[in-house]
Amino acid sequence: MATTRHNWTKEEILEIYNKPFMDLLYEAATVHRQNHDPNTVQVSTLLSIKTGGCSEDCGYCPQAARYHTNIEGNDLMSVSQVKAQAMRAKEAGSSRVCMGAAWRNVKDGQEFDDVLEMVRTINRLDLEVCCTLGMITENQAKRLAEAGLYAYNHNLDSSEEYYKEVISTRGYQDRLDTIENVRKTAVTVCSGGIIGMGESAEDRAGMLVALSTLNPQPESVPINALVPVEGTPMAEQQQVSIWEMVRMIATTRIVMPETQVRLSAGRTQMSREGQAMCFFAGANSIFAGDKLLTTPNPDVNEDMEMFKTLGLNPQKPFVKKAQPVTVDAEKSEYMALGEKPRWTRPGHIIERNLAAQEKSKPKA
Ligand code: SAM
Ligand code: DTB
Ligand code: SF4
Repeated sequence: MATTRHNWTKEEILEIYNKPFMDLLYEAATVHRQNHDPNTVQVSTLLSIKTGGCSEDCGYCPQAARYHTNIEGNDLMSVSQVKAQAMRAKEAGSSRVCMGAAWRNVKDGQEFDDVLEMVRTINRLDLEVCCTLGMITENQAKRLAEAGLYAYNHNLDSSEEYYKEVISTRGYQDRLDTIENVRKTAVTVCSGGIIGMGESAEDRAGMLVALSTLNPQPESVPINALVPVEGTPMAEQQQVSIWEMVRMIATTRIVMPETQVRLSAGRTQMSREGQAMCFFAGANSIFAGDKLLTTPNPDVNEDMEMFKTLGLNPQKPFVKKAQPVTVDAEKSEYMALGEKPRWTRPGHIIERNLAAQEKSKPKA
């Protein structure tokens, strides 16, 4: 088995990405089989615990308040609501629940304390717990770890250069710093990105350089196809082709042989044959459930039928890493520090974002 490399260059990655399709598929499938059981796919369920009303200007995101999309916003869910949803996800065959919040960053206080209780509750259901809450400090990462968090999702989304064309309210380095904070704990890192935002193949390779040169590499890497949402700056983006998706997944598999590559957003637009090619090329994780955070996802029954057709089995929880221990709130060795971290706000002009903001302004 080849050793995992942490020194991939953009040129090398581009060369892989642009290989003749059959050569790329064969190489990726070979790496995949050397490192994973090709018939096992990890299944996660997303839960949007706090939806919409976000202060950021992420050009792809329907939850950014400034674009006035048609999504239904919600305050933070209660611990009991989350428990009920997690139990449903477990019954439906998921091994992981990923809780997403439309926050720029985590703030210490009652809401974060509630999230910690949600983490404890889900870990006690013997499910892997993942959170994606925006930027976090080292202390917040430690508190999540102590509550029993299994994974933290924080996407780089694109190359550092293209990130500037997508978001002006935060910087790439803040993303990397958050990942580093998670790495100071036993929580695994989930970080990937989106294709189909108008970026070039060089940008896709650039993102894979940023992810694969992390040491250790992220334990899971979600590859999302942009879901263009009415009202956002990317509403008119053309759907990414299945060929590009397979190329991206195959390249990710080759440069990060041990990671779980997640075929994430965009599956409603893909045929089963297309998804089968993604699994063959090295994807071994999906989001299940009829909703992602705010947009549709294939029905669970359809996915189970697809698994049956392809002879795929859902991965059991904690096969890659032991279940974390949950420490009760009363026994915690950490406390809220009430820090005010200086996450950056570059504030440069992104014409596409400003135009969408202007267009979506409610009429006076
Ligand atoms: N607010 C937190 C943050 O930004 O880190 C967590 C939630 S945010 C919605 C999580 C990720 O969802 C983003 O980093 C992005 O990769 C993905 N995402 C959001 N909108 C998307 C869309 N329209 N299509 C594909 N992926 C999307
Ligand atoms: C990830 O990479 N994709 C998920 C999860 N991590 C949080 C989110 C996809 C969101 C798609 C748009 C929506 O449903 O709002
Ligand atoms: Fe907010 Fe996250 Fe959406 Fe950006 S991606 S607008 S931070 S919810």
